[in-house]
Amino acid sequence: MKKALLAAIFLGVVLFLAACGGDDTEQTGDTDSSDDSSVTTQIDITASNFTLDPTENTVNAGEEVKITLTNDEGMHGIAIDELDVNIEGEGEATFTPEEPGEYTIYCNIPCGQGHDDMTATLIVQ
Ligand SMILES: [Cu+2]
Repeated sequence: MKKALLAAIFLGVVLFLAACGGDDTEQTGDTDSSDDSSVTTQIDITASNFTLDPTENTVNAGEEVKITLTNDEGMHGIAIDELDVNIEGEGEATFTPEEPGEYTIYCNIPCGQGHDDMTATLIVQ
């Protein structure tokens, strides 16, 4: 009786494992499903005494934008008030502008005589 029970359990386990193995649909053949829905626009701004370069940047509304700042000369930052962008020194920020329009990118670090000239424009179309 005991042997029969063990055999039954063993058989049950084998069948269970076999069923599981059969259910395991392998995910091959699905090569590189190219759903590149998240296109990120990259903006690289270089700051020097006393300009931001480039001065005009165009992006599309509703698309994610990654903005990076590099200080070529001096110590500067950039901010865009309406889009909650605030980078002091060097760094990057990511935002998604929803409203088309023109936004001012300005230096947020009092850097000297030409500080007020340090602006650029972000055009969201
Ligand atoms: Cu400045």
